[in-house]
Amino acid sequence: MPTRERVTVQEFKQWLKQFDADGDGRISRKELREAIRRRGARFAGLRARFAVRRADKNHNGAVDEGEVEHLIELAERELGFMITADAVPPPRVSSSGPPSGREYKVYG
Ligand SMILES: [Ca+2]
Repeated sequence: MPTRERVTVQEFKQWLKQFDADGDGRISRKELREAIRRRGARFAGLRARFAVRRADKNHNGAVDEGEVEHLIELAERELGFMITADAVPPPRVSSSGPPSGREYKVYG
């Protein structure tokens, strides 16, 4: 078993993107099969089918950009990736009061 490759979620998305053969921004079952095959996993076709079925929340038959996060479990368990938090941690919110979750942009 090769050592696990540590990647951030962002890097995993980037990696996956190269298999988006038709460039529609979604990973189809066929494209995912290629990705899985590239990682050297066996039964790529089957794994792809199950993975898409699990990740495809809006049932359009492919994994959209926003659905990629549902592939992380698969990536870790079956593709030898180790998905880490993004390298740059989010800024800390002050301890008093709930986080606003909203930032005001100043223009000009
Ligand atoms: Ca979808």
